[in-house]
Parts: sequence; structure tokens; C-alpha cells
Amino acid sequence: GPATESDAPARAWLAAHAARLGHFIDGRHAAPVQGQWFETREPASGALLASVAQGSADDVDAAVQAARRAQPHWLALGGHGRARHLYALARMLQKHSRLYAVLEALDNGKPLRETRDLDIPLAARHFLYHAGWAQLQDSEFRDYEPQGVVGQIIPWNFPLLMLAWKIAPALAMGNCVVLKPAEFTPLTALLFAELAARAGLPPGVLNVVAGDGATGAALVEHAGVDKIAFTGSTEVGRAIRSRTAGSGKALTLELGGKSPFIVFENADLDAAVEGVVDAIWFNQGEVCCAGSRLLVQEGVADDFIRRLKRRMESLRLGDPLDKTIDMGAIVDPSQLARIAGLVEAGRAEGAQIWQAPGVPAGGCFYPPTLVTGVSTASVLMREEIFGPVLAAMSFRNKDEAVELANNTRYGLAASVWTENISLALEVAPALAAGVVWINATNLFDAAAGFGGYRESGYGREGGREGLYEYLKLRAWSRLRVRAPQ
Ligand code: TXE
Repeated sequence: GPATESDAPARAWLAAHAARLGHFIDGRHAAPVQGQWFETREPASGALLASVAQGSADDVDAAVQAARRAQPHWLALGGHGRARHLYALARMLQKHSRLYAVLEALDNGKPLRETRDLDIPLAARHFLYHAGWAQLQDSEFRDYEPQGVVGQIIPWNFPLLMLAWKIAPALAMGNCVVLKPAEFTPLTALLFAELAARAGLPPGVLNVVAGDGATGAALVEHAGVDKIAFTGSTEVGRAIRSRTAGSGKALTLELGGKSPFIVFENADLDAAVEGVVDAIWFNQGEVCCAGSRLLVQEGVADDFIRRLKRRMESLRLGDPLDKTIDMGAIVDPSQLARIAGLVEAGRAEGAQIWQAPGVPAGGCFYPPTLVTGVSTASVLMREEIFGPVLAAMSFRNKDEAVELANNTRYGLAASVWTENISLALEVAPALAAGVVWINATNLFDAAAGFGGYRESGYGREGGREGLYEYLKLRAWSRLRVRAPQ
């Protein structure tokens, strides 16, 4: 087929809404009560994509009321009834996968190849997996009840996949949802809510309120919300945790990371180079568990860095809809400025910055970047950059590798590369991270509970563990004490 995917279906959907997208509340699009709108743009070109409703506390309230009304009926459907809906949502994603993949690439700037091959299939897989659990709810979770109405706030790096991670377990266990997508990438969530209603999801079960941090804060504050699930920056996560403290609201947080990527001298170096590409240049480095700290054993460090630079020169940046590119655009000019600012702060500290050539003119592009000459105290080794910037250091032995790897306030993920499996199995448990990959990186599965140690988060998503985050245990006695005769 052609090297560039057609954007016609996505443009047609936007045109059908006159490029003006309201919230989706109680089964239909809803204009913002206070009449405020914001713009979402294509980061690759700067072109306007659509105006989107800016959610106020009134909009949040309408959505929470709708969810509260719907929840008893949703629960009464039973696990099997809800499973039928979750299977229908998975099929709906598969049927319209091209439309979702293109709309996501336009709104976020990421490569279509990735939305088509990863974001959308993994989102569908999440609904299929949780449909299975919904069917088992009555047998496996008899002493539990749903939280009720859940407020979910998601980031812009994997808009539709984060929606799936959030809503699939919540709906499976009998909760109803008010979801607040990120302000840079609201479109696929609004498309999803619309097509979910068309696929028969009852009104009020899934409500989407678009908007910014103030909209998210209104959702966190709403008294009708029983649980908040948040993915985003550690700073906002910390604020939400203190705002909900003592409120009785349940909470899960998926936050930032600065994950180590450890290469031992007995690693398959070619495979490890490809691993680095996937760890830090996949999704422009806008990945919470990005392997952003490269730790290489000193005997192979120079060779490895040489190979890595050569590989970086072959990475192609460009139009997200061009199927031959490796990296797309950074989500927004503000995020581009944040990345560039951190890199300049690193340079001012004396770090050596090496950037691959071939950055397209115009648009929000940032080159694959390698940083050397840093120490554990350097800003580029400490701060989550959330961009295509890799900071590298060398280590002498296993103990030093572990010490450097754990020298962070985060603890989301870690990746270990060696052909010596005993070494890998010795190092992996010593790493303070919620997931450790061996000779691999960025592997996700709906069946594996995902979450962070330390400042990377609170609670788990996915797997059996993730279901308990959407349930409350009610201990009761099945024994009835007979009244005295
Ligand atoms: O995140 P925010 P931003 C990190 C990354 C990035 C930085 C800033 O380092 O450079 O955060 O990104 C909503 N109450 N990550 O500003 O603000 C917001 O509208 C309630 C890492 O985009 O955390 C959006 O929907 N909600 C991360 C969501 O929170 C609030 C992914 C995330 O936005 C709110 C994203 C408030 N007070 C950013 N303020 C990861 N590790 O996955 C904002 N929001």
C-alpha cells in the first residue's frame, strides 16, 4: 500500500462534528455548561484539529450524577451481562481500528505504525482480558462489591490505551466511570464513548468530560466519586493523594519514572542496542517506564556507545502517518520546551550532548539524544524528561550496577541485558522496580499487574491485583445465629 496512511476517515469524523467536540455524558454529546472550549492541534504540523469542551465543575457534576444513576443497573446486569458489553467494546475497537489509529497519530503526533500495531490492539486485548474476569466475578469475588463511581484521569502519551487500562477493570467489576482525558489528546476518548454508546453500552456507564487540570481537580473533589485512578506526573499525583486523604475515596496512582537499562559486558550487544531504541525512542520517549538511564559495563562501554550512535543516525523522524518513520512529533510545544530546557540545564552542568541529525523543520520535533559525561547528581540522570533523551553512565561490577540502578526516587521499571542467566536472576530481584525485564523492554500484558515502587506510584493496574483496586471487601458472616426459642 501507499507509504502514507489516509487521514480521510478521521477527518470525516471530525467534520461530522463540525470539528467541535462536546463532552460525552449520559449516552450523548454534551456542550459545556459554561460555554468554554479549547483547541487541540496536530503536533506534527501545528494545524488545528478540533475545538473541545472545557469541563467545568458543572459538567463534572452532570457526569457524576449520570454515573450514579447508571451504576445500580450496571451492577444488576451481573458479571456475564457486563462481559457481553466488554466483548462488544473490544470488537468495536477492532472494527474501527484504522480510524482510531489515525486519529490517535494526528492528535498525539506518534507514528501510525505504533498506534496501529500496539496502542489499538493492546487496548482491545485489555477489554477481552477483563471480559473474562467479569464472567468470573460471581465465583471469584463473592465477598466484594464495586467501589461505585470512579473518576479516572489519564495522560496524553497513550490516550486510548490508558483509557482501556482504566475503564476495562472498572466496568468489569461493576463500577461506572467519569473519565477525564488529557487536554493535548482528548479525541480518541470522545470517539470511543460515542462508538461505545452505538455498540449498546448503557447511558451513564462511561462518561467522558474533557478539559485540563482544573477539570481533573473538580473530579477529584466531587463528593459523588468513590475512587480516583490517576496516571500522570508525580507532582500532580502527590497533590491528588493529599486532596483525597481522609475523604474516604479509594485511590490508585501511576506516576513518573527514570528507569535503568543495564547492559553487562556479556550481553548480546546488537540485541541490546535494539533494546535501547525501543526503551527510549519508542513513542518519542514519552513513556512512563522509558529506559532513560543507560548503565553499561565499562569493558564494553565505548563500543556500545559507538554502535548506539550509528543506530541513532538511522532513526527517521517525520509525519506520523508516514509508515516508514521511526519517531513522530512531541505532543505539544510546551512539552518540547520542557525537554529542551532540561537538556540545556544538563549542558550547563557540563554534560556532553550528542544528537542525531535529520530533524524535520517546523512541527514539534526533537532529535534522538544521547547524554554522556554525567554523574548520579546530574539533572539528566535524576529528572524524568519524558522525551527522547538517554543519559548514559558506565559501571564496574554487578554491585555497582545495582547501586546505580536504584539511585533514584522512582521505581517503575528496569531492564537487564546479559547472556548469563544466573547473573540476570541475581540482579533482577535486587532492583527496586515494579517490573523488571530481562533481555527485553517495554513488554506489557493485561494479565500482569503494573505499577511502581517509591515515587512511581501507588496500587497496581492489570492482572488480578488490578481488579481489587476497583472492589471493596465486605466481610460478613454466612452463619446465622438462631434466635433462642
Ligand atoms: O502531566 P500532568 P503533564 C510527566 C512528564 C511530563 C510532566 C508534565 O515528566 O513532562 O509529567 O506533563 C491532569 N488535578 N508525566 O503536565 O499535569 C491533566 O489534565 C487533577 C509522566 O501533561 O500530570 C492530565 O489529564 N488532574 C506521566 C493528567 O492530569 C490534573 C504521564 C496528567 O497531567 C491536575 C504524563 C490536578 N491538579 C506526564 N493537574 C507518566 N509517567 O505516565 C493536571 N491534571
